Amino acid sequence: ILNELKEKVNEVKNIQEFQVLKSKFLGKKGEISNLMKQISKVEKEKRKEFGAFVNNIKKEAEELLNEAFENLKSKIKEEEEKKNWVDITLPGARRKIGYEHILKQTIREVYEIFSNIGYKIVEGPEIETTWHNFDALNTPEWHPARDMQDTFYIKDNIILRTHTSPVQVRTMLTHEPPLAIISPGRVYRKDEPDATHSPAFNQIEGLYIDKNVTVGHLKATLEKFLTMYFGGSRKVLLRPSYFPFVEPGYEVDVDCMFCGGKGCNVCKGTGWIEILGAGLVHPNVLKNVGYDPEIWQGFAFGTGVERIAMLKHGIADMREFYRNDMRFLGL
Ligand code: FA5
Repeated sequence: ILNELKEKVNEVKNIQEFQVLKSKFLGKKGEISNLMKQISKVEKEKRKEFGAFVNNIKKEAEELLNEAFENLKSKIKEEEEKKNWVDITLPGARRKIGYEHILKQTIREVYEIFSNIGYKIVEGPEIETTWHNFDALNTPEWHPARDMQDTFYIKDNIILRTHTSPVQVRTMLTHEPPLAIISPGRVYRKDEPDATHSPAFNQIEGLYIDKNVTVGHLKATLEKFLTMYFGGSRKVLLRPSYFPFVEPGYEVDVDCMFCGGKGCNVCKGTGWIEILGAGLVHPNVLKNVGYDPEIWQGFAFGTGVERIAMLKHGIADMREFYRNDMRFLGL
């Protein structure tokens, strides 16, 4: 019996097998219990000797099984530890960190530049009335920008704003002059998406109202802004242009800062890149919001956030901003 037990005890792999083995030898109907039952049947003279013999076997079997159980327990523990072993010298898994999207970053940078010279940030609704978006801005009924082909109409007089200029109107209606504001936000136009157009894009509007404001103030402000945004020392070129809400109105170019300036492709060989619309606030706009144009003047400008971000970061296609490319969003 003991030889058999010694052999089997070494083959036990887990607790279940151990229990089966234990009951085979020490259980109520096990082999050693059977032997114990034989004791009473043995002749009286030999009973004591046989009893002691059987008890020895039982004791030895118990010891063997106890020892096997201890071994089994430490083997299981060792395997558990091996399974859960961690190499603390390995480099940790790096957590991905999100990054401010370039468009948000651009808006923040522009705002930081202007907040340093006292401008406040103001936002307005993306769903606008035609009065705030066009009429108050001196845009006549016949103006092509009002056309259904250019503007998303929600109802008769309700549209998705086509520019950030209605924020000027809303601010002037609720605030007394003087004022200096910057208004970033999304605007909408029925433009086919291509490398330089999107039907939903972002603009930043600037408005400055004070006494004795001239084109000189506008030019100096834009030069300062573009120098701080693009770096270096930037020059601006004001080209006369027409926007109904300014007089005089300008398209503003910045001097080409790419591939050696003049002759560069980005600047179409002219040495200048168009970057802004601007002008002195039209007296009719001032009247529409209850400001006296004899006392107050001002300048306004508007630029495309995507366009200036593309120039600064060398992004060739505007659609890249909206494709959720992880390189735009992660570090
Ligand atoms: C305006 O929207 C005027 N409100 C700007 C202005 C403000 C002029 C104050 C005078 C005084 P314009 O339509 O040119 O102007 O648009 C301004 C800028 O928005 C453009 O220079 C361009 O950078 C950007 N832009 C225009 N259309 C799109 C488009 N579909 N996708 C992306 N950017 C566009």
